[in-house]
Amino acid sequence: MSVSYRFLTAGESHGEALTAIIEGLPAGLPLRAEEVNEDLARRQKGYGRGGRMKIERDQVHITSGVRWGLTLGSPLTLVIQNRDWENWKSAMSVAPIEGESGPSKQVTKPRPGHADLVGAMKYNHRDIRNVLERSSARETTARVAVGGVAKRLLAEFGIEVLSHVIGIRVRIPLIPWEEIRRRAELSEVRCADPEVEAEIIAAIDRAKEKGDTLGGVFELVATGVPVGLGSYVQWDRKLDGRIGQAMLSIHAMKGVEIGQGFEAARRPGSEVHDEILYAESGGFSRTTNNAGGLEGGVTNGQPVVVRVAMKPLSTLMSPLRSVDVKTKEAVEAVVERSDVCAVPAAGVVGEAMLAIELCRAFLEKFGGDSLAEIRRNYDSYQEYLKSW
Ligand code: EPS
Repeated sequence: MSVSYRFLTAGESHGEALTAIIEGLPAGLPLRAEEVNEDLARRQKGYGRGGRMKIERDQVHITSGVRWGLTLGSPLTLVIQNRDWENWKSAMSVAPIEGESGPSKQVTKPRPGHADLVGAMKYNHRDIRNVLERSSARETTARVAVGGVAKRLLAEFGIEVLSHVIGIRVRIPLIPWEEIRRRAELSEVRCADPEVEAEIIAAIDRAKEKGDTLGGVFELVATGVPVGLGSYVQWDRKLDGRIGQAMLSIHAMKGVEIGQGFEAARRPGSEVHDEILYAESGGFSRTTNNAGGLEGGVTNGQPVVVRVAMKPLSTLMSPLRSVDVKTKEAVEAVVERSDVCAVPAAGVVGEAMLAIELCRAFLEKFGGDSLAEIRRNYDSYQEYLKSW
């Protein structure tokens, strides 16, 4: 059986640690924990985050799959300790603890919009803590670590992924991606446009004052992606579909657009499709990228551009109406410590998921057991493309 690149995560929000296992990485990839830690730190930032991020200093501990700075081709295990676990040792104890799960400690008032009620009904949990611990967006920490590894592999072949927050305004940027990345990294809300940035910060302040929460839209861009990742021949091999699934698997994401996205539905074909040009020196080219780098579910060599809509967080400090699952009384939803807005952090998670999906597609096309073998495959493909 051929095993492709895959990963699993495990861990509760206030449990001892988050863990991820990655399988299918080639041997010989240089990898240092510090590189992954940079992304973990970026995920923790952003105007509008809550108290938890003041407690955590997310750092990955690689416990298998790497020796002397190079991957072995064996499964990688990534462990990120939850510092907050110290405060939850008995509430989250693996062994039974007398009295800890008593009725007064149980969460019974589900938050509308969260997995609380459906999760409790599905798994027959009368204490909603048993649901929210795993459905919490804390899990995205593990994904960012996995994405950090995927980014390392992609970087070997000149593929880079960036994210920036665009609020609710969708604009086709007129500045180079590199400049957008630079500005987003300097912004507290990861927004490259100072005008929109100020609007977002003001909106977060207003929401916080009212005990409310805010969503928003972030954009992801992958540059350096070669022609030919993904396929048009079968539904589950179309890369745009796979990217959509990857994005919607992130907590609180409700919409995905690729390239022009929903705007393409409002325009005639003459304003949507990217015309094909050819020059003896540079080969095929396009003057626009409305397709967002994907045609027929296959990358076309242009930057892959994805926009993702995040709904407002479900934990409101001024809680919404709900029903106590035990007493069936009308109540206010539980108030767990939370963020006002986590869109900037979600952008970093989006980068991770895009990197993971591109890495999978890359390994499907050029895969080998070692980095050297993949490089041979990649180089010969690049050579072949010159004949076009
Ligand atoms: C998060 C950690 C969580 C939440 C947040 C994301 O920590 P805690 O529950 O201890 O405050 O702050 O999760 C949610 C908002 C949610 O609704 O799940 C993190 O590490 O990103």
